[in-house]
Amino acid sequence: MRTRRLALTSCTALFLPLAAQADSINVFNWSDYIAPDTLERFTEATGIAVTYDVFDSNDTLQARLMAGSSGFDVVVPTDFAMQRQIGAGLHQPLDKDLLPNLEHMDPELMALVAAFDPDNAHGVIYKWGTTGIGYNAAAVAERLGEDYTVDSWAILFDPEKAALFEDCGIAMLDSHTDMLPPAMNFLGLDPNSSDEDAFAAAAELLLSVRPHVRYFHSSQYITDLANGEICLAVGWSGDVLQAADRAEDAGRGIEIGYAIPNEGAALWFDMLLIPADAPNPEGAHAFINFMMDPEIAAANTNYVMYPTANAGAHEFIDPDVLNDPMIFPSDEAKAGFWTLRPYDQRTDRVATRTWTRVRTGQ
Ligand code: N2P
Repeated sequence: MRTRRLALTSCTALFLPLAAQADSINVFNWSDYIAPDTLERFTEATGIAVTYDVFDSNDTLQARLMAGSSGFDVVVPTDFAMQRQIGAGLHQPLDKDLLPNLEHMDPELMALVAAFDPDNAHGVIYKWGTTGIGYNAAAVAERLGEDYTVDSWAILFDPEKAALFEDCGIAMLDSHTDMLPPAMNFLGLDPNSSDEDAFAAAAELLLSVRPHVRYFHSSQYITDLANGEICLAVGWSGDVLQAADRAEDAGRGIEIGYAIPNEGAALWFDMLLIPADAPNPEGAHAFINFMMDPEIAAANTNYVMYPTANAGAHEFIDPDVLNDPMIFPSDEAKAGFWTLRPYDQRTDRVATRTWTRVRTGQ
């Protein structure tokens, strides 16, 4: 017995480095939002293994956090969702001593998100982007003429135009925070309105084009645009650009474009945060710090085509990506965009109810 115990002890000693590797974190991120080798590189650099799972809706993430004991160490809500979650005590303050790479973050962008998280106490920006229009260039030219430029929500929100695309397929995001504000904006209303009449008007507009919409889903459209299964989508900038890349790689002559409508568009920031009950906060800090490494941030942006808020990363970003105004909009363009403020409980109920009406077509 004694001998065995001794043997076990020496085994343990022998495998100490392995025990260190057994350190692990659980990361819950948006789908299609990371380069394929990033997690491997993190584990190589730190010895921390990553269990990685994905979602495509802030509501899904929030439900998991609210249920408690999610087991997540790092999660990635959008700015307005982060603000609500911090208010509900769902996230822990960051220990900035463990985040030396914070020095690379763009101070202006971090100041912008401080409106949602004073002093940037809980979150750092992972990526940011816009919500706009993905389109199949040939399908648009066939239906609206070679000279038509996609630059307005009208292609989706004007029933006469939308009807032309019913046969080739329209997709919309299954997210009221991404769909109702653009509808309000198109109607000349404040996209941040909490007025019930504004929600009712947005619902009427969306219901008027709903017969032409094939589906509401927040990640399927990447593959479907790339394969020619759909021809128009309300989508997130990087997702549409990934679809464009996939279409090009497939070599079947499908050309996908992304447009930021003239009327305005949402500008949003997705944030890295550590839930209050994270099992491994130290590992979580190591992950967040790693994601702020300029080379890692650049490699991710080059792959997912969402802009980074890491100023240090710019020198490592592919010039085609850095100079593409659909990826990194100009300051002038940014001035015309809105960021969504979190809804109070009443507005949240109105928005959810309105969205159910639109989805179910009633
Ligand atoms: C990544 C989508 C992230 C954008 N596929 C939503 N904020």
